[in-house]
Amino acid sequence: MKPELVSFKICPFVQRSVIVLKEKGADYDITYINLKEPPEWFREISPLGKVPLLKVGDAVVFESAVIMEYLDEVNPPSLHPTDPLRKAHNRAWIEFASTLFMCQFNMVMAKEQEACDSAEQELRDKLKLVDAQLAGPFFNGNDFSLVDAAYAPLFMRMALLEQWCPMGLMEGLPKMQVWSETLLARPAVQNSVVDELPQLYRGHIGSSGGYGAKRFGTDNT
Ligand SMILES: N[C@@H](CCC(=O)N[C@@H](CS)C(=O)NCC(=O)O)C(=O)O
Repeated sequence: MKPELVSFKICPFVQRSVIVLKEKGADYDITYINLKEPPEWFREISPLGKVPLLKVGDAVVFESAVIMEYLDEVNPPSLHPTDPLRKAHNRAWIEFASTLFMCQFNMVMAKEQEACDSAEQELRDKLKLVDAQLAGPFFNGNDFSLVDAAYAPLFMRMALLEQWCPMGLMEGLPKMQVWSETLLARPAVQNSVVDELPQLYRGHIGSSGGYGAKRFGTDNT
């Protein structure tokens, strides 16, 4: 059955699912909503009021990591390592990626400089922890895995932020730099967002109106 992904154009969590769908060459529909004014039908079916949602027939699946797992299972071969312990390890680091998304979000949307600096430091500290896990060029070595799909949206936004406000977040992390470049060169990653993502993302940051907006955003929304 063809799934329908409910999306917000700049959401990194949604992007994870799109990367998996593209890597698998799976057929899907995508419906964009405006999270600032979510439609009634979305409120009715989204238990947390968050995207992504994956509609499959009458079923609604939420939480991006769960959606990725489902898409991986129904579109074999699996992108997870086969060894159970390695798979559990990968799942743990997928969970960790979500905390990095939040650091990045808190940094760019910070109202005050102190909050922005503290989120940036937390992001740097966490990137170091991830770097120590990398086999290279992908997370597990030579093959692309689900865990790579989970981190790629972070790197896409980091690359944009570095263009707008160089921070050297990858300095001293050469393995991570290779990982990021390898992921961002991948067609499934490049085609996982709308063309206007940079402008939308920057405008969204700019519209928050605080310190992060001045540092990273534009006021063209
Ligand atoms: N843990 C969730 C997080 C999803 C999430 O935070 N999505 C954001 C957009 S990027 C959202 O829908 N926010 C709406 C809200 O919090 O009201 C997942 O992994 O799917």
